[in-house]
Amino acid sequence: MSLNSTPSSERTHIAFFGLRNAGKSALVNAIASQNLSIVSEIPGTTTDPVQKAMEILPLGPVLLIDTPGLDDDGELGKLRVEKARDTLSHTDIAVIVRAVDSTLNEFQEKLINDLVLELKAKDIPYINVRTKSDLLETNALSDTFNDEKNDNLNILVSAKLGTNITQLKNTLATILQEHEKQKPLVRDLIPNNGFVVLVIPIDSAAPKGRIILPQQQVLRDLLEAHALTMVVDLAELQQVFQIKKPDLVITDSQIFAEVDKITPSNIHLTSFSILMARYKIEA
Ligand SMILES: Nc1nc2c(ncn2[C@@H]2O[C@H](COP(=O)(O)OP(=O)(O)O)[C@@H](O)[C@H]2O)c(=O)[nH]1
Ligand SMILES: [Mg+2]
Repeated sequence: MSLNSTPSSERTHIAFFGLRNAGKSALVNAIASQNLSIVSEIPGTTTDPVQKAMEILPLGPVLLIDTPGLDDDGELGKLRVEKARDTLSHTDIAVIVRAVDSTLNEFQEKLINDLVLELKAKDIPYINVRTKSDLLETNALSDTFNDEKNDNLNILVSAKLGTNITQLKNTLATILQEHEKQKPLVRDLIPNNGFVVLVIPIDSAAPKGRIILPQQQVLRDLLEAHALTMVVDLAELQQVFQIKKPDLVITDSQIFAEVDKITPSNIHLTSFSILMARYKIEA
């Protein structure tokens, strides 16, 4: 597939958030190495999220999304802020941009904190970028970093000089990979404290003395999700339905047809291999 034919939905969406004049557009331009956004000294110039599809190593096909300032005011401003928020619905990783020379007032601090809370609630990974590092005296660098109360990753860059831009790209790739690893195998498919039945055939094909890795992984994910899990062989499945209605039944491909026959049609049924495939495809 050529770069240009990669649909937008299959690209990694990297959204840049921050206050007006933080240096978002300049940073996006520095990453893209081309002028795709308006870099301006006039607050609130960027009226809509500007998007640019491109290939960035080591990330592959990405969509860079330059959002308007979170602190945009006025009627038009409010609309712009809403658009910035809408961007979150399709953001894979967020970059929170702050200039090294900026001091935030209470209102601005709150805007950033609210954004961080929203990112956490939506399980979107993010990185804090301090830009305009060229404005700092060299010996002030460490002070700025020690100052951060934030527990998340921080990185110091200059869009103007291109300092640390490559490091930022690499860090974005690392964070994304780490986040993908933590993706749920099954827990997003069940309600809180959901009831799940695993039907595991212990026949001649089953390894002696243990259960296979996909089954272990699914069990592990269910335990972490605090699900109520019952593990049975095919012969006991009928009894389970008389005790309690499961939210999900998971079984092996080999006995899928038999399990399907016993399982009432209003109960969701899937297989370990389907869960594994879903996990890998989405990764
Ligand atoms: N010294 C310096 N100035 C920068 C840097 N990045 C942006 N600026 C300036 O900061 C102002 C706001 O930049 P802009 O990218 O438009 O900010 P945005 O509102 O967050 O998109 C402009 O005057 C830029 O020239 C940087 O790395 N170093
Ligand atoms: Mg801008």
